[in-house]
Amino acid sequence: MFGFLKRALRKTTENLERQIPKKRKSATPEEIEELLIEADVEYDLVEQIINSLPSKVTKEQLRNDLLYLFRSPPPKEVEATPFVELVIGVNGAGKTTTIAKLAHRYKEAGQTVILGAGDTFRAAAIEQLQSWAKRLDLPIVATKQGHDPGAVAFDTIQKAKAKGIDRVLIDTAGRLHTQSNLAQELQKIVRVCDKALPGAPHRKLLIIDGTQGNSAIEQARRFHEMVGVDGIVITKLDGTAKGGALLSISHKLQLPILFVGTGEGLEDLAPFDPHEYVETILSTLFE
Ligand SMILES: Nc1nc2c(ncn2[C@@H]2O[C@H](COP(=O)(O)OP(=O)(O)O)[C@@H](O)[C@H]2O)c(=O)[nH]1
Ligand SMILES: [Mg+2]
Repeated sequence: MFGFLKRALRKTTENLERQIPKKRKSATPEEIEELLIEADVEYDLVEQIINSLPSKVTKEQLRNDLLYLFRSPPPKEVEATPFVELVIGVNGAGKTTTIAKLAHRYKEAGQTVILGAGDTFRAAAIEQLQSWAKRLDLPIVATKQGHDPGAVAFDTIQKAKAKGIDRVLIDTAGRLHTQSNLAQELQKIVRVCDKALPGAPHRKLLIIDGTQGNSAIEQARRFHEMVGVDGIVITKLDGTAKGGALLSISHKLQLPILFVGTGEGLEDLAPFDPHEYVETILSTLFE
């Protein structure tokens, strides 16, 4: 899969290469500051990186510094059948699309999958997931708009248990009438999952729209406070020059980025590799 992330970061690197016309063997802290700001790394993190640099910086040195920022506590490893994943994030972030991409991925790996249409706030959200289920030929549990998403989660897990299905992916609403409604609803879904299968959900994935750059950090923090996030998926990396924000998002939240979305198709999801990411950003400045 090498090269996938590089292609996904094309808008970011093209923008950087326009700003930095000439590649070099070493760079000054000022040049690095410019690179990082231009890529949309959050300013106080840029300062922090710059402050520890000598007057001449090599690629190796900066590579180590940047990779260090991606270190976060390792995600808890859980083995469970069914393995239940709850997908959360604001409206339009790409939750439903990412569920379809993940389901496709799991299916390709030979696993069985069931979907739960837990975004019952909007009728269109239910239909969207149903249409993916149809296209992927997957079972789905869906109710009418306005019904209890906790019940959807419960039924999906029960069905997975009864049929010996490997993986459960549960969609959720990104917005309700108020923020506290949303927090309560998500917390309730988490409790209900645990009731249906102790220990579930095994992974709570936060979907972040990559075109928002750093402004997504605060929003992500709120979701993390609501239910505790285990890993992040950054979508729409293909549509943004703000690819540097991944560095600050991962570092600020101390959460691993697990996947990146790089388009609207089923295949447009790749595991995130910090090494390839850092290498791609650095190659715009260094020889
Ligand atoms: N270019 C691009 N578009 C995406 C990506 N992920 C999702 N989208 C689009 O973003 C829009 C919102 O996605 P959706 O899954 O409905 O978001 P949700 O409201 O969080 O469920 C849709 O038009 C998707 O096709 C991605 O990685 N790249
Ligand atoms: Mg949706």
